[in-house]
Amino acid sequence: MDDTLVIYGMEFSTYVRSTLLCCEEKGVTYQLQEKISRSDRLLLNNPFKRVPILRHGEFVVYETAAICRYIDRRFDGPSLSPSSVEALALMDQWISAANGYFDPIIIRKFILVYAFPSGKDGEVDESRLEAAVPVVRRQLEIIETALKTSDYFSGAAAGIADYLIIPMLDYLQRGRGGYLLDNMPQTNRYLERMQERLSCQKILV
Ligand SMILES: N[C@@H](CCC(=O)N[C@@H](CS)C(=O)NCC(=O)O)C(=O)O
Repeated sequence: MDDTLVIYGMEFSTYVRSTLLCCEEKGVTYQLQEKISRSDRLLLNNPFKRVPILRHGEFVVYETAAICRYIDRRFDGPSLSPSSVEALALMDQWISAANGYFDPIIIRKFILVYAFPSGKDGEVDESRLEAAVPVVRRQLEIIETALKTSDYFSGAAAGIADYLIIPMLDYLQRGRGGYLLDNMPQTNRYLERMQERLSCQKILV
């Protein structure tokens, strides 16, 4: 059986990056497949037509959090999840917040508006961007507050919730939203802490 771990999806996608970060942290060998052929699509059979999708031999799973948990549970290597039930519940809380709030607001309402402009002639819709600022700020305040009592979103060490959140904050910092991180000392320290990791240096480019 072909046991190679294959991640399908574009490297620039925050969600794809999350799965790659988990592979790197876990020390798992993987192959990134950016181009998805017609026959791959049929084989992978994701009715939501989103990436990432993971294939491990004949096993296929989609949805980023499910992929990250599979990688964590399937392979040896450092655990990407805390062990206590309470810490695990809190990590799951932040995974849910990342999917339910941070991604729709920070990525979809703000970053994608300028990264993939929808206006004619490729113009950025500045009014949409401006309208998103207060809601992005609100999400960042939530992040800043959470980081006052914990260094990570996954408990005492970095884990799956962090690998979901860091690609979003990293894009925000590098792009037009960088100024929104001014006066967010905890979030800036968190970015520094995470960006020091070899996995982040390799994947968040
Ligand atoms: N709920 C999905 C969301 C994945 C998602 O939105 N992926 C984006 C890339 S970041 C995508 O596939 N976009 C292509 C499309 O919407 O057609 C997950 O957690 O994996």
